[in-house]
Parts: sequence; structure tokens; C-alpha cells
Amino acid sequence: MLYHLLYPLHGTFSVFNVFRYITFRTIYASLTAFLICFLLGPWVIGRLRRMQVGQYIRDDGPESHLKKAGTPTMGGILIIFAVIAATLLWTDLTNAYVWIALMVLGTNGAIGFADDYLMQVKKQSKGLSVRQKFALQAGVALTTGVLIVSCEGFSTQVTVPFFKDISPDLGWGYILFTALVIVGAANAVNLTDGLDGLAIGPMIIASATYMFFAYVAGHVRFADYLQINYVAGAGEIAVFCGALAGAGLGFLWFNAYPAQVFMGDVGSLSLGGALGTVAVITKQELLLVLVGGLFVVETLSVIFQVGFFKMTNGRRIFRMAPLHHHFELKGWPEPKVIVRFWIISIALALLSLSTLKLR
Ligand code: 57M
Repeated sequence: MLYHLLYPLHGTFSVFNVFRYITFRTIYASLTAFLICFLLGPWVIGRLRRMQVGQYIRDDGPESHLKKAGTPTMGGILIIFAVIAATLLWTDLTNAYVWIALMVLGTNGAIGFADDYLMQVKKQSKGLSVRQKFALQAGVALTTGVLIVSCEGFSTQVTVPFFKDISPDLGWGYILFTALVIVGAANAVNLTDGLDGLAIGPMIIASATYMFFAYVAGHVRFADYLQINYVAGAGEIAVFCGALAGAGLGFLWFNAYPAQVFMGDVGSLSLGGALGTVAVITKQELLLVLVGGLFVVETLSVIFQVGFFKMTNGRRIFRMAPLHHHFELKGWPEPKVIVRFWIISIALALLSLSTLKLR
């Protein structure tokens, strides 16, 4: 919005020229989203508390979690609001990719909201059924795939990290592939969201990483120099990623151990879905496995644990899945698990950025 309002004035006031630059708008989108979360946080947490949106804690989890009972959840509403507001303020609103990313954030958020609302406010113990949740998510993700593939000039070739000469063209199959990336990312972030700051930390790191990829993918000369797929218009997604990272930081202020609020499914499904969408738009789809490596490892720990559990009639690989519970039960204090998982995320982000050169 500010871009449309203020940039045209650059002829009269040259200072408004800066609104043309994606870098400038990305920085201010991050700061705007951060401030919205930071300033509105106490009010939102107070409201959630009054509405008694207090987390129910399962009694079969680590014992240390019982003291978290009553912590307000659904803080993801604040994150979504901050990202949408900052994105609308700072991006070029004629850019289709920006609207697609916002659409996924909003609709996946609505699915998570419905689930949280049924469980927390209506006090139904189960929320949406797994099948309902999956069908809704698949619907959103497939629609997103169709929209992305319909964007002018968008290639249906998949980028394979480290191998610049291999890029299979999936044709219409790319829609299915997109859906897989988005649904996978949303559920992986959801599974990871089980310790204070454990999901939002790597989410901030992944958003910041994709901010770089979006910027270079949308820049003809950088894309050419780095020999990556050029995606006309993807640069505006850097502004969106900036908003994601900024809102995440603002939320972390309150979600840091010991958390005053959890994000809820409304947060985890929307953020994960948005991350998957960004990976597709920037044409670094498979790289998400590395950028979001922590989410992948957490998900694999669940898949292996459940598979092994079923095959062996109740034996386990980990003390408890997802993986963060395993380390908790081994006696690592919660903040140690959280910070160590962040450290791993940062290392993975650096490794991912190196693929720009190692190809
Ligand atoms: C999300 N949700 C947290 C909060 C958050 C298949 C199975 C492995 C699925 C998995 C599962 O249900 N995962 C979904 C995990 C919950 O957090 C809420 O959920 C939202 C995210 N969707 O925003 O609203 C609890 O996590 C803790 N928490 C924090 N800080 C935060 O910032 O401490 C969350 C955010 C909160 C709070 O305690 O209540 C969750 O863990 O429930 N299931 C599991 O994760 C369960 N694992 C399990 O059953 N493992 C089995 C195998 C055979 C599948 C095993 O290993 O033996 C565990 N989760 C719990 N208890 N709570 C184990 C039992």
C-alpha cells in the first residue's frame, strides 16, 4: 500500500524513491510485523486468557509439561494478523505471488483456528478429525498449486539442490508436487510445536533464508550470475518472508521459555503452509528439506516411532516421539533442547545458502 501511495511521489520528493527497493521494504515489513506482535502481544494474551483458551495438557506426555496447563494458546492469530498487515503495507499489491502466499497463510490459519476453537473454546476434546483436517489442507494446497502454475512464466521444472544440470519437468504433476510440499511443511511445523519457542525459532530462520532466495530468484542479474531459476515477481516474496520473520520474532518475545502463550494449530498450520508456498514460488522446493531440516527430522522421528511401534507390538526407537520429547525424557532441561535445536537450524540454513555456490 505504501509503495503505491508514496513511490509515485518520488518525482516531487526524491526521498520516496526508496520505496522502489525490495530490500528497504523487506526491512520495514519485518520491523512492522515485529512491532505489531510486540505491542499487541500483551493485549492478545490477556484476551485469550479471559476467553479461557488455556492449553489442556495430556497426562501421558513428559511430566515437566503439566505445569504448562492453562497457558493460553491460539497466539498464531496475532502472527497471522501481523504478517498480513505488514505485507499489505509494504509489498507491491499487483503481485500475484504475494496474494497466493497470503491466501495460504489465511486459509491454513482458518483450518487451524477451527480445530483450536472446537478444542479450546467449545471444549470438544478432539477438534476436527484427522481426515477432515487433511482433506481441507489438501484442498487449499491443490488450489495453491493450480494458482502458482497459472502464473505467467512459472516453470514446472523442479530445482535439485547441488545438481544444476538435473531439473525434471513435472508438467501438470507440479500441482500435486506443490500440494505435497505445502501439506508436508504445515504438518511438520505442527509436530515440532511442542516446546517453548521450538517451532517459531526455526521458522524465523527458515523465513530469513528464503528471504534471500526470493530476492535473488526475482532479480534477473543475480539469478543469472548464480545460475538459478529466474522467477519474475518473486522478489516481492522477500518482503513477505521479512514479515514472517519479523512477526515470528515478535511472537518469540512471549513464546520464549517459560512461554506466556502458544501459537496453536492456527499458528503452526498457517506458518508451515506459508513456508511451503514460499519454497515453491522461489523454485527452491526440494531445498526446503534442508532449510527446514529440523521440521523434517521431527517428522521422521514420529514416522519411525509409530511404524516401529506398530510392527513390534509396542517397542520404541525413541523414549517418546516427536524427537524433542526423547531428549526431555533423557533429562535435558527444556531450554537446552530448544536452543540446541535452534543451533542446528542455523547450521542447516547456512548449508542451504551454500547451495547458491556449490552446484
Ligand atoms: C502438536 N502439540 C503439543 C499448542 C501448540 C502422531 C503423534 C506423534 C502426534 C503428536 C501430536 O499430536 N502433535 C501435534 C503437538 C501441544 O501443543 C499445542 O499444540 C499446538 C501445536 N499444534 O501451539 O497449542 C503441547 O506442546 C507443549 N508446547 C510447549 N510450548 C509451546 O510453545 O511446551 C507447545 C508449544 C502443549 C505443551 O505441552 O500442550 C503436544 O505435544 O501435544 N503427538 C505427540 O506429540 C505425542 N506423542 C506420542 O504420543 N508419541 C508416541 C508415539 C508412539 C506416537 C510415543 O512416542 O510413545 C506427545 N505429546 C504429548 N503427550 N503432549 C506425547 C504425549
